[in-house]
Amino acid sequence: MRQYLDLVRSVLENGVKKENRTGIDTISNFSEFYKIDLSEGFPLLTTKKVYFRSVILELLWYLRGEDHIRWLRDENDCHIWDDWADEDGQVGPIYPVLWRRFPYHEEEEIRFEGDASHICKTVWIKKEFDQVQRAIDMLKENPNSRRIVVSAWHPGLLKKMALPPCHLMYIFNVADGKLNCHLTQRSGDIALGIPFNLACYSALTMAIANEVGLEYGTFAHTIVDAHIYENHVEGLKEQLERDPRDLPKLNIADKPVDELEFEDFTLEDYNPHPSIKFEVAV
Ligand code: THF
Repeated sequence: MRQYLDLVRSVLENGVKKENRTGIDTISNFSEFYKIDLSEGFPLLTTKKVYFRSVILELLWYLRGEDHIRWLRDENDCHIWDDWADEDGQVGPIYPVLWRRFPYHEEEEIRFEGDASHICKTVWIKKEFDQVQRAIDMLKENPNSRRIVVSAWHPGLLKKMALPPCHLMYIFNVADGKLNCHLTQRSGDIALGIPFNLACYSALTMAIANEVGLEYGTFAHTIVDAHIYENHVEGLKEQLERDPRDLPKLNIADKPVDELEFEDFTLEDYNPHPSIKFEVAV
């Protein structure tokens, strides 16, 4: 995929060295952007093998709304989130909770039927908001809306999270009968995370397009701190040497998003170059 290789090249050539909390320095560029036409194939990198199974399981886990990784780690033997969870699998209110059960409070008036007088009292009721369902409903009812936003940034909950969301907001946009998605990412690990993130959100966009009856449009991605960890440079240079191959095709069963299971996603004609081992910085 040309867009990914251009991103790698841009950061390698223009990036500046930065220290960070993980102890492994990065070379970083401020504010990178690229777009991919989803009608041209499924954007799974071909210059290294990307673990499609983990990509889809991660997406299905985001959609489950849980504050732990037990489904991912224990039931599906997928370990990409293990480093951020405790033994019990808890990660706090990160993506799944913020997408499906975003916590908020609503003011409600409660009447106490007293003896002579009615006493009114306002109380704050704890509620949960399903942002993905709202997005699907809006795409069906008002596809031209410019408010089809899912936000995973909740300042009041940051201290309860295993880590603050990196891909923190996505916006769906419909034009010409096609579903587009723009993802804003505050921080992007180009070697490890970005290939997963772009495939995950592309699959989500395609699944939602199927459910709401739209064609596949564009996936657009803004990465604010786009960085390469120093121990990833060699592996990325190796990828730049490799010739990109045709993109695979992703087939998704014709079911509502909430009924999709791993077996409903099938990948066709994926012929990547060999995998490259990158260590994750925690
Ligand atoms: N922290 C850092 N430093 N980088 C990230 O990419 C990242 N994430 C998530 C949270 N914090 C992050 C975790 N996502 C792999 C892939 C995605 C991850 C974490 C790890 C990984 O190890 N991938 C390997 C093996 C895949 C497998 O075994 O299935 C790979 O080769 O791709 C970005 O959202």
